[in-house]
Amino acid sequence: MLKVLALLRSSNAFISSSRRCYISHPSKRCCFISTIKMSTEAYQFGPYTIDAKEVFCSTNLSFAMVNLRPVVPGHVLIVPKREVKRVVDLTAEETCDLWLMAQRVGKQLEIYHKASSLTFTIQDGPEAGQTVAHVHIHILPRKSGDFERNDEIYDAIDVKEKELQQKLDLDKERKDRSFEEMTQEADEYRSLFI
Ligand code: AMW
Repeated sequence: MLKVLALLRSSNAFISSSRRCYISHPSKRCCFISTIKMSTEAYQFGPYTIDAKEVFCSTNLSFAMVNLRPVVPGHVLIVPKREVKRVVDLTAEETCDLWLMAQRVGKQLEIYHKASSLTFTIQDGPEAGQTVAHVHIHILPRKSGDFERNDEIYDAIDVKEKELQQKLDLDKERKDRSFEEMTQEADEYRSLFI
């Protein structure tokens, strides 16, 4: 096994099997990721229990879920299964797995929503705007003209409702959605990851 890993490190190799894959990293250090699979269980997102029907793909270490209050269509969250508050608390494997899932989900949702760019963002700690104390990557498919000033999207992600209402007219988009609406969206995305 050590010989195999050493070979992978030196050769930029990509090997996959039905259950696992090793992907080379530009730094030539290998990342282990588990295969994306469908979820059948409920997950914890900070204090919230997320029903499996709101989750559209998962690995052994991470899951992807639809958002209660999306800022744009396709605004989803990638979350480590282990409940850790800050990015610094993630292991190397979790970090790798989380970003590989974000990369794959972003690619599919950009196509699905006919978008042309993606915003990936993490609010890491309360002073950075984090409201749920469990690491998560926001993915937002972006289109030309979706925000008058591009960086307004970061204000929109921020949940300080008063500030938000003063700056942006996003009230409608940010109302809590029904469970049915969320599960229907997750169903649509699930087929993209089979
Ligand atoms: W943070 O301000 O912590 O960077 O973002 C929290 C995100 O989690 C917001 O986009 C918010 O809409 C979303 N959210 C909060 N509670 C839930 C929930 N129960 N289910 C799905 N998304 C949620």
